[in-house]
Amino acid sequence: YATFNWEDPLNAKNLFTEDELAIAETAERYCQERLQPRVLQAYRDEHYDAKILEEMGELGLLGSSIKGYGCAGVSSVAGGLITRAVERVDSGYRSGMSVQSSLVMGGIYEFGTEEQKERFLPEMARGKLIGAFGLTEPNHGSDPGSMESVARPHPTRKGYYSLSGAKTWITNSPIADVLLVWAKLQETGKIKGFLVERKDCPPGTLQTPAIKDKNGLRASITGMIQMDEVPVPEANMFPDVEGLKGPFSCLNSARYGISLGVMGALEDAIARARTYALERKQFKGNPLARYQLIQKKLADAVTDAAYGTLAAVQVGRLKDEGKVTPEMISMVKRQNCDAALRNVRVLQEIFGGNAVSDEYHIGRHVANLFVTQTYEGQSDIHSLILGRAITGIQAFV
Ligand code: TGC
Ligand code: FAD
Repeated sequence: YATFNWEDPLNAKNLFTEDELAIAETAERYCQERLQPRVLQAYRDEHYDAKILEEMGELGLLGSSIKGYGCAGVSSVAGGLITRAVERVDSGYRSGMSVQSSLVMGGIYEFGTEEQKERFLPEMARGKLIGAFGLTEPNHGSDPGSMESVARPHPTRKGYYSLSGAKTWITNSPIADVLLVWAKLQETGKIKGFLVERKDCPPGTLQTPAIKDKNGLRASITGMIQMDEVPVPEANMFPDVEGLKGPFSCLNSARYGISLGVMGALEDAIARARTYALERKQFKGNPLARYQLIQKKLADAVTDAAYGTLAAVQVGRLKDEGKVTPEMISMVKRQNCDAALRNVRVLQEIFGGNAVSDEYHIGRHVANLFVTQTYEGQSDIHSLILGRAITGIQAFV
């Protein structure tokens, strides 16, 4: 028999190509050497260092599955191994990267004109231009189809639209140079995507205030997008896609990335809980790891991490073969986010009172994983997406 490896119990590594293993190693090394040492202070200060995106860009980690335009063009699984490496440090760092890579660069790559791709993608791949994705509104989160943001022909500028409305809970918005905003055309009521460039907005038309004092995802920056007749040239609109298909297609890639990303956070929690359980002694000098209840917590978490990883790898392979369905992505996004949150909450118990100290990192993962279960479709929304596919009956309304 081979030897059991608690860090990769079902030998998922066996399913990765040489290239994927090399990319994962590069990403893991960067994350452990450059991100891990700064996360604690960043989380305490609620500070996101925009230089991180430039560092990731230098390593080819941004928009990694895009072919051409200065991007690496790797497999979906390799992209997922990058998100896993980043989220092993912190979900907020992965969030900043996912928005840049999957939601904005992915959207431009899939729906942008050739001119838009050439103008934005290479600079975004280098982390020199920062992106934000504006779908959620103050009154419409799970139901973005009811959005109120509107694009009407600009009253004075020919060839321009005028965008008005508000988006909220938008990752990267306070620091973004290009904001992919989804709004309804006044004439048709159809949702369209617009690339709003901050540098071209007249004073007072675009505000992106930060949302402060979050109790999760504090190492990422989140804000609003407030638009008051922002002039946007027609050339910055995605020409051919309309309706929710546009934003949801971007979300398919980002949700996939989260499904492997959260496995990184769970694996970090497992490694920390295991070390703590081996070192901490209670009752006659026994390590906590000696007790059956502790072992069951570790066994449950390790099993869920292993199953979740294999399922995500399978979905990634199907994605690259053109055989994926959005429901498969909903399944792994929901299952892996729920499993990561559930297990990390249980592993937190192993640390006793020390869990309350941020230096043990476990509380940070718990707070972050609540957010991952909520954004990009809250888990119950994904249950309804699956329920609709199983029964043929939609139960949203
Ligand atoms: P529904 O009738 O289901 O669909 C409307 C149109 O959209 C198409 N569609 C999809 N296309 C591609 N991929 C998908 N996954 C798709 N899902 C739906 C669908 O085919 C249809 O097209 P057409 O041509 O017939 O018009 O629409 P609905 O209004 O009933 O939607 C219901 C529901 C619940 C499924 C949907 O609204 C939903 O998923 N809600 C969750 C909202 C959400 O995920 N928001 C995410 C905001 S972005 C974010 O959170 C980023 S966090 C980033 C970070 O920091 O990491
Ligand atoms: P609501 O839609 O009000 O839902 C509240 C609760 O009700 C949820 O549990 C939900 O599952 C449940 N619920 C809603 N409808 C139903 C129903 N029909 N049946 C049963 N239960 C239901 N959005 C972006 O567009 N871009 C971003 O970059 C972005 N980044 C984010 C970063 C952070 C830190 C956070 C917290 C959020 C971010 N979001 C972003 C927003 C996120 O996508 C939304 O918070 C999420 O979609 C849920 O919407 P909501 O908060 O309005 O909750």
